[in-house]
Amino acid sequence: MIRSTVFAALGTLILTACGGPEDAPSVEVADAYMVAPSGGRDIAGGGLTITANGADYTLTGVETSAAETVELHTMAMEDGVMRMRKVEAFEVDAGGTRKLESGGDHLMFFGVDSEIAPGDSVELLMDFESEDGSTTTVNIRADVRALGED
Ligand SMILES: [Cu+2]
Repeated sequence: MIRSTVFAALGTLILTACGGPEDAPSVEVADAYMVAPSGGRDIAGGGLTITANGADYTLTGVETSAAETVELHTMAMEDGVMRMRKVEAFEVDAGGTRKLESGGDHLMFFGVDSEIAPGDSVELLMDFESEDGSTTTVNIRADVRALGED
């Protein structure tokens, strides 16, 4: 007998919402975007919305072929100034939603492909760990937006 959690782990590269038993835990990602780098820079911010169903999920990493590395950043007050700080993970409680966006918790892309321009979309591979320790990767496309559209 296959436990539902095992099923979720086998859902790698497929949005688990697409075919699992209704009560199987799943994690969904929507509204993903990257803000196109401006002025010849190769650093970009980005955001998306994560929804955890039936279990707590932790975002542990993001990869894309459009940039060399992707970091998870949060904004924190340091010496009276808001600064970005790298974190190792973002947790999403079961039944909850977590929004990553400019000005708050966000994604930061480094070494962005110089060909990337507004109107493009880039593929993100998002690694999640469920509260039972199983891992799943969600594959989503992020729209590339011009600065100011985010
Ligand atoms: Cu940042």
